[in-house]
Amino acid sequence: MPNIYDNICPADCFASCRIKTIVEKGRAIRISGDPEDIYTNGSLCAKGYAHLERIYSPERVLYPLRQKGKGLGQWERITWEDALGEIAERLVRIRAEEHSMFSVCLDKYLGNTGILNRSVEGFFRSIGYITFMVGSPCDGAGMDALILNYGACRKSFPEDMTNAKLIVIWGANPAWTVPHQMRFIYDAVKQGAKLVVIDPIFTATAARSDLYIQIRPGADGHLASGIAKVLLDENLCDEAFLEQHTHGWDEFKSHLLGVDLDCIAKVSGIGEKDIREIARLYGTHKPVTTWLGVGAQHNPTGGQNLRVIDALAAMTGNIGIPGGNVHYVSQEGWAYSGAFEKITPPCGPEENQIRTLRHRTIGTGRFAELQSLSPPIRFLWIAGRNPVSQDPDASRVREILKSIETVVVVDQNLTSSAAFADYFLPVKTFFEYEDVVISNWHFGASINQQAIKPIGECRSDFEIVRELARTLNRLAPDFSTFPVDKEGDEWIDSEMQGRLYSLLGITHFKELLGKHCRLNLPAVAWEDRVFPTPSGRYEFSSAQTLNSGYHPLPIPAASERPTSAYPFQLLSVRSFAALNSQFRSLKSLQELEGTRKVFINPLTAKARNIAEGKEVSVYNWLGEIHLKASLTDSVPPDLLVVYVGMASGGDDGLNRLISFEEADLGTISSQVRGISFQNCYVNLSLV
Ligand SMILES: Nc1nc2c(c(=O)[nH]1)N[C@H]1C(S)=C(S)[C@@H](COP(=O)(O)OP(=O)(O)OC[C@H]3O[C@@H](n4cnc5c(=O)[nH]c(N)nc54)[C@H](O)[C@@H]3O)O[C@H]1N2
Ligand SMILES: Nc1nc2c(c(=O)[nH]1)N[C@H]1C(S)=C(S)[C@@H](COP(=O)(O)OP(=O)(O)OC[C@H]3O[C@@H](n4cnc5c(=O)[nH]c(N)nc54)[C@H](O)[C@@H]3O)O[C@H]1N2
Ligand SMILES: [Mo]
Repeated sequence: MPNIYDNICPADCFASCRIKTIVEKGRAIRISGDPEDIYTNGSLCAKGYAHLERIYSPERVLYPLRQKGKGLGQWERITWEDALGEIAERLVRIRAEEHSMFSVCLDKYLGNTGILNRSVEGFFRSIGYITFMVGSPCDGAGMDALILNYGACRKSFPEDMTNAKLIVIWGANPAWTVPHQMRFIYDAVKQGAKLVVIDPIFTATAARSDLYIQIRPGADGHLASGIAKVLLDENLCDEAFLEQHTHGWDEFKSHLLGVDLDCIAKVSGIGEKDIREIARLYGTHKPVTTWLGVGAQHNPTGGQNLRVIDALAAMTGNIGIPGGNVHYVSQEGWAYSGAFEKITPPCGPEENQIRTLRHRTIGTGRFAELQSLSPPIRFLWIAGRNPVSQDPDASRVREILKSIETVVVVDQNLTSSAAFADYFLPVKTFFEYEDVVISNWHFGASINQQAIKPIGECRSDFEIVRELARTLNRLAPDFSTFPVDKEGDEWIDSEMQGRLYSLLGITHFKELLGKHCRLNLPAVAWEDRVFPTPSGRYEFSSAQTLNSGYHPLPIPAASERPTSAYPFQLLSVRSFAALNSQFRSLKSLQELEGTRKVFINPLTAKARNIAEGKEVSVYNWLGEIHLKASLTDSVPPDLLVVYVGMASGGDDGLNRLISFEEADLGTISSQVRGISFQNCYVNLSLV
């Protein structure tokens, strides 16, 4: 008789889908969406179904490996004892030689969003004051925009979109990136709502819209300023909301008087007629749901741009009402008790001298800066990340990894970052150990049962760092304060105690089994209209921007135009068949996505004699990648479009072409500014 287990996808994705796993004779033979999952209605996405293939993929590494000479592919299998013993020796040596642990660095992100995964940060806190790579490679600029305007990043339940009369999607492609959400959008449309999509490319989501606006990348703030001006000119504002709940409206109003629609048309590519049409839609429908995409804030003025879009919701009183609000991301699901964070370094004789110190921090993706730190980085642990594929200036990332004395990568496959590691530690998939995952989009919380025994010698991140702590303490007593006797379930329990348990109405996480549980948050954000800003109101004007050198009002900076040497802007968008750099080695998904390609407008292709399917070179001053041409009218003539994570950062990796450039905002939410992945200019030729 097969056994059925409850699992939940812990990927860095909005949906956090619940899964039913059927196990026969110890092997997972089928997975399907959990029909009880009120968000997914029992379906998974293409990647979700491919998890089964991923568990048993021949690409998966099942034993610890050691490499002689980074990047040479000369791996040898070693025992866990040897791997952790040698890694521990290196850590002990660093402390002995440096008298501090700043040379040890952790680069970790959301490869796995499970609660137990935070043990890795906990472990690194337990061995001394180290260097943490902080911040988000994802959504920091936009989060700051919301924090400046509203005081916090909150969002309504996703099904609240069904109540909207107008849905405006700025720079997101949910038909591919959050497919389950489309059900709520279609429900709204069925009830008469209009759908507007604002995107430089005609996406699968745009194909379902009533009005598609093909904007120039990075120009959303300008377009939104134009819409705001028309709302003002045509008396389409919600004066009562502005009067009662906002701060800085008069200043913003004065700014809008100077906004020139012709200038906006030049920058954004959107003429006055369309600007007026969108403004009238905003001003004459209520409620309006606005969706802020992650894609729209990956540019130098991305944070300010999102602030202006927020302003449209405020000007039309679409805040705190059912079917209204902006949907971006939320911080509520991260309401852990911070148990792992409370682990403090040991206080041996040397540490007594440095007890007043804090951990050193460096922004995520800032590999160039890693080189100039003093003391330098000698040891880097990478977990739940693939920086060689996903960070800008990827060639440089590879060089820097090569130059670091010890690099450890904990992952399932030999990723393009693992290629530059000294040690590779194989991690369990989420089917192989117990955890809890909470969605930051729909706030559902589910237990992830252990459905199968670990494959090969794989261990969870928690088991790996706990054993490393034990090894360290055997080698050098009291080196790590990690509580090595605690089991995973005790940690999950302690992380959830307090706010999470109370928001879920449970007293132990095992109660989540077989139950639909969701954080008890307001279904409609800001219904109380209490904004945790300095003024207690929605702030058009925020004094907090002064610290970051930006205008207190949401005024976007001018967008950079391409030079003639590199006339095309290269946009990277998500593929329906991959998650960032993940899933790309799986045959079923490769077949879906097809060959690695660059999408080109037929006019551009014609001008350069490029036919469908031909191999082309996309290049700039940083490098060159070869791809197959795919001609499509969905892409305007001055843009080229590729999939994020493509080629996974090998010699042909996309991010080799992306120079490191910051977005404008991000320091409030994530200590560092976001990253302008979309600010990439290239040229194109036949190979
Ligand atoms: N299938 C799939 N799903 C995913 C992921 C994945 O890799 N694959 N990744 C997950 C992650 S980490 C994230 S952050 C989310 C991202 O989810 P989305 O935000 O939906 O994804 P993106 O593809 O990055 O960007 C969406 C759109 O923004 C547009 N865009 C780019 N620049 C601009 C601009 O300046 N203005 C406007 N208006 N539009 C612009 C792009 O053309 C693209 O169509 O998806 C998550 N879900
Ligand atoms: N050009 C370009 N670059 C981008 C973007 C873009 O739009 N364009 N988008 C950016 C965005 S939004 C994001 S979020 C980042 C994502 O950047 P990353 O988070 O680095 O991307 P992933 O490819 O998802 O890498 C996560 C890794 O975690 C591993 N993993 C999965 N489960 C586990 C686990 O349980 N334990 C451990 N230790 N590892 C695990 C996966 O196998 C994978 O290798 O990329 C950014 N980079
Ligand atoms: Mo992301």
